[in-house]
Amino acid sequence: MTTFVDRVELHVAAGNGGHGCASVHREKFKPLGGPDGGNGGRGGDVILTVEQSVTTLLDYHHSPHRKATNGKPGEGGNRSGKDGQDLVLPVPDGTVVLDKAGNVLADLVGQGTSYVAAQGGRGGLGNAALASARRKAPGFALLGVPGDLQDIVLELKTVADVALVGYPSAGKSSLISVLSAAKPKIADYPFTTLVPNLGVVTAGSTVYTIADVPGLIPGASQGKGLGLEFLRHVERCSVLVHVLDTATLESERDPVSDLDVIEEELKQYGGLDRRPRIVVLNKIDVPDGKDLAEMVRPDLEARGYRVFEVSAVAHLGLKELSFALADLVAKARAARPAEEATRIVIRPKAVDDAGFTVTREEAEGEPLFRVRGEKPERWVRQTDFNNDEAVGYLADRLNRLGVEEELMKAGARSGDGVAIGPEDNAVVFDWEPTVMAGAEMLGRRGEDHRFEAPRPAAQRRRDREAERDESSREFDGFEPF
Ligand SMILES: Nc1nc2c(ncn2[C@@H]2O[C@H](COP(=O)(O)OP(=O)(O)OP(=O)(O)O)[C@@H](O)[C@H]2O)c(=O)[nH]1
Ligand SMILES: [Mg+2]
Repeated sequence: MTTFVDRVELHVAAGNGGHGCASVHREKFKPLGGPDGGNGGRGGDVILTVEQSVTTLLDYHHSPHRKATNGKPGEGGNRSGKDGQDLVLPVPDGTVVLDKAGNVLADLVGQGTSYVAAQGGRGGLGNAALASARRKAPGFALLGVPGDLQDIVLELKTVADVALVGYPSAGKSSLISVLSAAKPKIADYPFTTLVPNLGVVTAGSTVYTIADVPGLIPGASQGKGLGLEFLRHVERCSVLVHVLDTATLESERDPVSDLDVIEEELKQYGGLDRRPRIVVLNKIDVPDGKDLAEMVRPDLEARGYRVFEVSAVAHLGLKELSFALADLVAKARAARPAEEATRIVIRPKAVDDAGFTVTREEAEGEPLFRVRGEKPERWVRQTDFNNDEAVGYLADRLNRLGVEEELMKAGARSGDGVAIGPEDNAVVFDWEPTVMAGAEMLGRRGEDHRFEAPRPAAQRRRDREAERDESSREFDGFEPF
């Protein structure tokens, strides 16, 4: 028998963005060509997609590390690097994606439903894209951003309308085999069924699916037998069916106490209280079974259950059962809000684009100002710290976003430590403000105002505005904000 895997831990890595290229156009007799370094390509995403033909998570159990390809670096001659390829991982219908703490990230139901598990890093801009009126030939390019790394857990929950629960050998698999075309393994020893079986039933105009769960025994909630692990498969079902054995040879068992035991285990598992239930008394082809069924029926009905007497082997009472189930399923479907559209793509929550925070901390008695925010942290990752011009460009970007202003408001002074990023992965530097209180720009790095003719205030403002426009334009095409 093939191993069935319904829970795996998966480590996914999106592709890194390719680095931008810093290059200057060269041609014979034309020594002063412009910058022509192309942009790096985007790293590929890792995407989980529901594929009906896939029924287990076995593949991921065998190889739990998956990586999308990196974007290629940009090249001279304005050649952009190729984007990395997305890695599409097919998963079964009903796969739930969780983080390591157990929070549900996505619930994938319906052919084609997708979830972006790790996002590829952006490619870095080449120096051609970084050129502007005032920075005509940048001698640097932006680095590609590393792709997301995520550790996720995939859990498979069978998507069936009806779930059969009961003791081992009660006849759950036998019932599926006679109600549907499914051919599960059936045998007279306990725990024949090790993984849920799924069948499709047609009753009148209603088509529904029916699944069994490996047999439950007292103490299943403490891990006895196969445990309750498989109950996650019935969590989505609209109807629960208790399959009770009327012909068991075990002296201490009878249908009513069996029901109590299973109910207790379901309670321990939790979350199934409000699911409608019916009771099936199976094996009434056995004479003693029929007598016992008739004996316990009033007791069960008094508890509010609808009771069906059937025989999976002798095909008794099946039609009635099948139509009653169809009825309950149809009612549950009608009560449910309109089916969620399938083929949706779920992306991780949008990152908080514009925002950033500045907080004051103490580090070894010295003040340390921590900057957190999607943009500043990404910009730091894009910066080649061996290149002064690139570092200057970073300072400009931070300044334009208002980081310097906020630092100043938070009380930072020249020489104080500033950390950009989380505690375990921050870039720390000594702050040298490039602005003065009142946000008047003193000068940008790499530029020296002594070489410029003095400009009247109005002219300076116009220049500054022009530059701001330019800088927002310069990102638009490549980095959707
Ligand atoms: N006489 C009689 N035997 C039945 C009936 N239904 C099932 N059986 C027998 O009971 C035994 C167990 O049946 P299964 O369908 O494998 O039971 P199960 O509930 O799926 O058991 P597990 O998978 O072990 O939990 C088999 O030998 C079946 O032939 C029935 O209606 N009448
Ligand atoms: Mg079975």
